[in-house]
Amino acid sequence: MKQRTKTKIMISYIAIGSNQDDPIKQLALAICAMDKIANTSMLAQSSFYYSTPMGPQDQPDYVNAVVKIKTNLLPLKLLDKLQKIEISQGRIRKKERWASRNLDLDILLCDDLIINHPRLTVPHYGMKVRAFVLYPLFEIDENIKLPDGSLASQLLTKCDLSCLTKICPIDHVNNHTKPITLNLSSNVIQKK
Ligand code: A4P
Ligand code: MG
Repeated sequence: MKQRTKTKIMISYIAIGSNQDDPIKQLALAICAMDKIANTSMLAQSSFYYSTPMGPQDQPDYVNAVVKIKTNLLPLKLLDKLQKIEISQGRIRKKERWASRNLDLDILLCDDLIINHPRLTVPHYGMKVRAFVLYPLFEIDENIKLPDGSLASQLLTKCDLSCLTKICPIDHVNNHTKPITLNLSSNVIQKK
């Protein structure tokens, strides 16, 4: 297991999800809050996407996005900060697995570290099969690789992208959306 004990600048990708209490606003607030974490700066932000729920279907669609940050924090300290943001935005943890939530912040990657800690698994355990994580990640960094060498672009070819709808960034107010169109002619997804 690769673990880091000394602080150093690290690049991390965070997945954001919400399907309660005005999800678009929840994502926007969370991004502002992450930008204010000490010793941390925002490097990139994906578009926002509507996605059909994974898990129980009797819940609203999610809004998902991914951000890329640079931080001096150790991964567990970063997790503490993200959980504080979840709590400050009113996150209530329910007993049911994958229940609806107003904010979920998941650490996807921390440089090329592999972390198996009781509080933190990195890469995130579900990221290799979730379109609502992989596509926004790919949007930020087309060539992003996981520590095991797998490319997000290749993992995406095995995902069902029909569950995702891009929310046009400048049209949030009018709730305009557009379906994702991908060029699947090659084995690797091309960004349009
Ligand atoms: N934890 C371990 N590793 C991590 C990590 N890499 N990032 C621990 C963040 N936390 C991590 O998390 C439970 C514990 O996981 C934390 O205390 C932390 O120490 P949680 O946020 O309380 O619980 P959760 O999110 O309900 O559980 P889980 O199993 O992580 O759920 P997921 O995988 O986050 O899935 N459908 C759509 N369309 N979009 C979504 O965003 N999200 C979920 C939740 C279900 N369905 C969805 C979506
Ligand atoms: Mg989570």
